[in-house]
Amino acid sequence: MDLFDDLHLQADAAPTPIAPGAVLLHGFARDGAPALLQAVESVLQQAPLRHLQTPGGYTMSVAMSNCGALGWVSSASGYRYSACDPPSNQPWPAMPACLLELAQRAASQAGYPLFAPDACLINEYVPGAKLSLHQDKDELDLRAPIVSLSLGLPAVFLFGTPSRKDRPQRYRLVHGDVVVWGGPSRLAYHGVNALADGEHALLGRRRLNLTFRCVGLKQ
Ligand code: MD3
Ligand code: FE
Repeated sequence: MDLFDDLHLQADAAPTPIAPGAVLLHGFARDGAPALLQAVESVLQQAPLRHLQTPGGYTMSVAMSNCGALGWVSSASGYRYSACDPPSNQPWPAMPACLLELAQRAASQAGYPLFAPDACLINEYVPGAKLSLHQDKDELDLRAPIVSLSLGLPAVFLFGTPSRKDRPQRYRLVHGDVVVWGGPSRLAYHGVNALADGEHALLGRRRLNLTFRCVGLKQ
């Protein structure tokens, strides 16, 4: 954590356009974070975080869970969206209203007033955890944006283009930041650098990232 997090300067900044269709809403969720965190914790009690296997045979350093009608899962045999949490074979917990409303308010502010996500992937990073460059393209309706909410320790987010060859730009995402990724940005390569060590007043030694998605119920 640095001095500026405590001074609340970033939250007062005007939205930063990251790329066509992508906008960073500084501190959009900061005041509501304690209630949002409580809702996330209740989801995680029902569907605990776990380290998934990748089809390439690795174990992900980021721990994951989901809420909503569909959740993202990965195993040695591939990745997909699923209506059930594989270990329990139970439906994912419902998306808490406060989380859905936050995602809809952010999407609306970014020019997507009809955002109706049916999936929310919850990522937990501890120091050292990272997410390699990838695209999210398994959702059926690519016209819908993805909304991301960052809580806890700051992260360096890498944002490229739809071509893997282009060198990504770096953005610092801090507690309470919300980003809406739509339009031409929707298929951009992106990732997260290894989380630096630190201690966050509300979350401790970790970062949570929630991504709200319109997957389409047909999967
Ligand atoms: C840009 N999560 O879960 S959030 C993911 O911080 C993921 O945990 C990262 O990438 C995290 O798939 C980044 C920001 C984000 C999410 C999805 C995007 C940016 C995106 C999809 C398309 C373009
Ligand atoms: Fe992603």
